[in-house]
Amino acid sequence: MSLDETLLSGDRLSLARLLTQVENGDPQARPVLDRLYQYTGHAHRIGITGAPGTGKSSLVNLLTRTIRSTSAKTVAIIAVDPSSPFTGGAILGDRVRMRDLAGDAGVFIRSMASRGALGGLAVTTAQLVQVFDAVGFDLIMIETVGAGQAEVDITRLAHTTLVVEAPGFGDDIQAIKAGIMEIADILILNKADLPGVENTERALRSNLEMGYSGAITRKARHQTSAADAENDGNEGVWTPPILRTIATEENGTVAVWKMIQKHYRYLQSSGGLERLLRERLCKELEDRVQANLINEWRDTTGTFKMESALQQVVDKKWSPDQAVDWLLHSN
Ligand SMILES: Nc1nc2c(ncn2[C@@H]2O[C@H](COP(=O)(O)OP(=O)(O)OP(=O)(O)O)[C@@H](O)[C@H]2O)c(=O)[nH]1
Ligand SMILES: [Mg+2]
Repeated sequence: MSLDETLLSGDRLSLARLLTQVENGDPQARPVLDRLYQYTGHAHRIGITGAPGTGKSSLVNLLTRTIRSTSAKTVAIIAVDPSSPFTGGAILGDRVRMRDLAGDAGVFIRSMASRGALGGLAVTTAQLVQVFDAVGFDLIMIETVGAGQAEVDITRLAHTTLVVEAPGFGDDIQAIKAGIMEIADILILNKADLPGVENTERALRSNLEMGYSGAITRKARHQTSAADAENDGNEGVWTPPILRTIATEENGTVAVWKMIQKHYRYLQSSGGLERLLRERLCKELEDRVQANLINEWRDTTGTFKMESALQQVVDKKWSPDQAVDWLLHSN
């Protein structure tokens, strides 16, 4: 059997090897990725993001258990930590939390440390997703910690984005502060067993109702034209629902799974899937061009030239812009 056939037949060892090559930016992975690309496009990609410690990994773990026990769908999980260069601890913790999924041949878990992302975290994550999609996983969950541009970039890879909130951060809702409510298709209020859950839900709801992250953004995101809006009737705008969960007890995960499927059906019927695909690929191409250009530039410029430009700027002989002009345009 060729490597491609082995991968497509679901061999876990060659899959793990390819994922490592992708993470390390190993050039050997490139032709394999090129050949596998034609098999992509079947997976439902689900992003899970939110402030640190809100229970994302616990939720992913038990949601996967729910999915595996109620459907035949296979699940790949990618845990990314863009905020910390020391992902070791988080990965270890995730291994413990996701331990009960081990041994299930329909589940594959991959934790990614940011150090492994030579071409940029978003590009590497996109490549990992591409591999899982090609080899036939039905669902791909992408967990990211924190609340910054990296998360927004990564959730762009997803069809359905879950933003996880939890009570106990005072009256402050972390995601609202950071603006990631805007990317939520489903809001999860986890740790519903803790005090303060009513307050947090009220705050989330009033934020949605203000339209700040609700109808207007949704509309822009999910409708391509006025014609679409007419065809969709009342379903033209997806309003993010708020679902309570207790991830440690698998409480509420059935409702979350149903809502994820509902959102996918909505995307299918509203034309959103097509549009998300184009948007995502456009962003992906730009990201890759950017990563390649900067690598080519580094290769050709050399440290000596960079050092001399830097010294000129340090000595205030050149402004940063003048240095960039020289770096890019002088031979
Ligand atoms: N009481 C309670 N604790 C929970 C719940 N869900 C998760 N936890 C606990 O919250 C802590 C953090 O959970 P994680 O699943 O690691 O959270 P996370 O969002 O993945 O964390 P990071 O990846 O580090 O950002 C753990 O100690 C969990 O056991 C819940 O529903 N209720
Ligand atoms: Mg986690």
